[in-house]
Amino acid sequence: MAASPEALSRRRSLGLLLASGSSLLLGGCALNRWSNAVGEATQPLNERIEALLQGKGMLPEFRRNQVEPEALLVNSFNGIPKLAPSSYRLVVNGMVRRPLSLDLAALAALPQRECVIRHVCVEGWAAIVAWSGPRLADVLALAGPSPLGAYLAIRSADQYFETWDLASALHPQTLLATHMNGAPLPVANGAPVRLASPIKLGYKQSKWVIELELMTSLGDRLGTWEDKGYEWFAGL
Ligand SMILES: Nc1nc2c(c(=O)[nH]1)N[C@H]1C(S)=C(S)[C@@H](COP(=O)(O)O)O[C@H]1N2
Ligand SMILES: [Mo]
Repeated sequence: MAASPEALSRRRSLGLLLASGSSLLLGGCALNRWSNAVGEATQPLNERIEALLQGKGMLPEFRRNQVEPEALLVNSFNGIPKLAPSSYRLVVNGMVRRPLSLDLAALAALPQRECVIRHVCVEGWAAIVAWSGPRLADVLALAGPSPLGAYLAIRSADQYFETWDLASALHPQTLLATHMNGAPLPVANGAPVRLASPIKLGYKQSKWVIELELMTSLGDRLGTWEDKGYEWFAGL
């Protein structure tokens, strides 16, 4: 059966597409040395993001008997705020359908997870800690996040400020911890609520969290330490 004129022209334009595609590839060869260098520099990050997207992003954890309570130093740059548990509220706002003001009972009513992970501070110390509390993803889900949300701003009671990419915030091992090593979170370590995640360095793990704001883009401020030159993604 003879091909219809439409089918022929479709085939021809497909051929054109393929031809222009391969010339793009050839064009790319001229850039090979440069793009390889860029590729190598970003490789581990790309792999991690790819793994996250494929749902294979669970990072290895430690056993509960490996926690190092003495190794966890308190790092607090603006004093230690004392938040009364009864009046504590976690505000969730920004690009969400239902802005929330959650008390501690609401956080405790969510599924509780424990993550035994290594906390790493850029100042040269690390400690294995068991954190527990609801997943940050479950808290954000309650607020009905807009698909336009891409970043999370995290405000703390001591004026500490952080921003995270949403993929890291939604990671199943990223918690809003209310407990540490099986006991209620000590005030110095961020009570009543702090971030805890195996993905990022210590300075991304905000203590005394009082507000989460879902944003479409990053604003002028990236974070307390990032604005002084520390790396923003701060992946482990
Ligand atoms: N609100 C707030 N969160 C914070 C900090 C802080 O000063 N204020 N310090 C950060 C740093 S640099 C580290 S290493 C960890 C330390 O947590 P820890 O005091 O529980 O060991 O908290 C992070 N989160
Ligand atoms: Mo730190």
